[in-house]
Amino acid sequence: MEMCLALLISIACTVIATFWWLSLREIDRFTYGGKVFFKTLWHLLPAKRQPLVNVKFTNGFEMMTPSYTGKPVIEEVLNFKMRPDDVVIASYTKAGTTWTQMIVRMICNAGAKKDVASKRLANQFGFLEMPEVVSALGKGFQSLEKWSQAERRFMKTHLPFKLLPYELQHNGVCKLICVVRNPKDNCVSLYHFHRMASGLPDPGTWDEFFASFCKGDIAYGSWFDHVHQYWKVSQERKDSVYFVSYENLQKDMKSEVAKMAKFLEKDVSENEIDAIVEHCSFSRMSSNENTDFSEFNKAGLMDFSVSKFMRKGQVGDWKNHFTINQNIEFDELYKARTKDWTLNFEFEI
Ligand code: PPS
Repeated sequence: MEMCLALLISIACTVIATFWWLSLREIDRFTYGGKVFFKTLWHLLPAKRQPLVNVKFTNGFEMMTPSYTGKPVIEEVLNFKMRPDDVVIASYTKAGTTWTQMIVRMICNAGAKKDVASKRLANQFGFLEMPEVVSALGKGFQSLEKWSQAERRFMKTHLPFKLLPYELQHNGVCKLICVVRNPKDNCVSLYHFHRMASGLPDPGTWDEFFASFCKGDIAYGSWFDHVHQYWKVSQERKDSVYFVSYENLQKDMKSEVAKMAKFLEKDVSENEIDAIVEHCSFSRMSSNENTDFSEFNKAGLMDFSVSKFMRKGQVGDWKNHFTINQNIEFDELYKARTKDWTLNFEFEI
């Protein structure tokens, strides 16, 4: 009798669990699966690196996707509902996203600038293509959906333009800031990031990573395609898309902050701009635990003993990595791939 009861209860539980699982959206299944994997197997795995997956999305766009995001997540992103006062920062990885995030939050938070610097930056932005598997990562897609209507949403994304929410692709529904960095420094920074970030595949040697970067066989695809798509859109939609470069920020952060404030339609005084420039300097941001990503290091998602997130923060570090031949090879590739561009990059300042 007791055996029968136990059997009935377990069958009922299995049926309920199955219905619950089937009732979930694919993104939530992906997130729960990720949570279980992260809390159990992940820590036991000797090698935690996951390979990239080449995914074809329903709009026909293909991309090498890192293991922390995936098709179910990005399909939801495509249909994500934007709000007119949203601010989106889009970049190829390692272009200066975090730096721009801090500047933008300070511009938009006039009067409480210290407040921004004393709260975790990752919690002040939603990472569009990041499902909420690990809380150390900060706010992800699901938080963005639940974000209070009364509060302005700030988001970051590394997705190529063709994978942004359709509403954002098809109309300039909200402010979009694109951050770009010269590809040589971008490649070097990305190489070191791959060495220490467990969500990305092992980069191999510098020579191997350089070859993958040139071919675009890396997470989020080719730098050339990524930057060019955003550049084209920025030329067509000057009032809603703003382009900022890492090199210009390095050369003259003060006037770049003033230009960004104008784009964001915020009145920022001279004194406030000075305070922003000070709070957003490399030395301040790399010693602020709210911006230095140390929580990712503590959670085992990054390994700062290999390389820090706030690594060098310089223009021209590529010269310490590129061989003479790699530089010649890259210059030829750059010339061929950018021959129709009206956008120029600075490789040293
Ligand atoms: S991510 O993971 O893609 O969001 O990384 P991202 O923030 O785009 O890029 C990280 C690189 O930006 C440098 N960085 C800065 N440089 C100068 N000043 C400030 N304030 C600053 N903040 C971040 C950071 O050091 C990484 O570059 P490298 O060359 O690796 O040092």
